[in-house]
Amino acid sequence: MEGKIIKIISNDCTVLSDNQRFVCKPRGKFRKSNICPKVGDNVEFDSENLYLLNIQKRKNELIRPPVSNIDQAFIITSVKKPDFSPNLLDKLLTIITFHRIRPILCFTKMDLLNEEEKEKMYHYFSYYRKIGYTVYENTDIEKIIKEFDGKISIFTGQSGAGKSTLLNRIDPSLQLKTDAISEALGRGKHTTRHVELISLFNGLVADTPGFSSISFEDMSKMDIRDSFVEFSKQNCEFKDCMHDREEDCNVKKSLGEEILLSRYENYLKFIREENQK
Ligand SMILES: Nc1nc2c(ncn2[C@@H]2O[C@H](COP(=O)(O)OP(=O)(O)OP(=O)(O)O)[C@@H](O)[C@H]2O)c(=O)[nH]1
Ligand SMILES: [Mg+2]
Ligand SMILES: [Zn+2]
Repeated sequence: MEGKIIKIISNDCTVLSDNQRFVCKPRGKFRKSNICPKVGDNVEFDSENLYLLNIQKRKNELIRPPVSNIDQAFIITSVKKPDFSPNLLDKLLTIITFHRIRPILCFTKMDLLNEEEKEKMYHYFSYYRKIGYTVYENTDIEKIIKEFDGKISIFTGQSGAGKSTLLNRIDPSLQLKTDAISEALGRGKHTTRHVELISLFNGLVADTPGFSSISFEDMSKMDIRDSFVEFSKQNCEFKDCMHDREEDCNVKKSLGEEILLSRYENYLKFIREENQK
């Protein structure tokens, strides 16, 4: 039979097939060939002996969170507790864009900001919209629900950002575990421990465990550059320009006006990190 893996807990892969769930084990061949089943995998399985037989070719996959065949990723970003990190947001945008997954920005905890702090955030919102991204707040429930239709989505982002809280708000019957963030660290406590695809509003949506840091894995400096979508619009004269130490670079000329300074600074940090590999 064929189905889709919607949950993995240690060695138990829950496969959804025709609205039925089968808890299957991967066979030895997967361990030998170093292929790890992931949530999102389309599989063939033996429904009597409850074994996975084969994993179909993946459209895309992420290492963290470990998921495959994703259409879009909601980057859940808190503006306070934990504080807004343009660096983490740009890093996630870069990685997700590179994997050909549509990013959707979703900001949380705007209620914790004063008016002045909110204005600063609105400035960021309008910039990210200007360069082509969809931007929501976690109070835009109806708009978020509409995005689920016919798609496979993941909620990703820092631990404590409010991924599970938002999913519970969308469907209170989910009763996903959420937790107060640790006051001392201003960080989440990694409340969600596994990835699970949930059927919601005619789509599949995965809650995933948060993280405190994430890496570029197998991306090159050029890959990082090309995922900064607004750079290409500046018509830099030189096709292979890294917009770094080159002179006469149109990207550098557009800083602070067409290009947000924090975006460019994060870009430089990212390619410098690659240099140190
Ligand atoms: N004030 C405020 N608190 C929020 C909001 N969204 C979430 N929280 C709180 O933030 C804390 C962390 O929320 P979770 O939903 O557990 O965060 P998570 O992203 O699922 O965290 P992990 O599972 O560890 O990755 C909880 O105490 C929530 O009540 C919000 O919009 N405003
Ligand atoms: Mg969670
Ligand atoms: Zn350039």
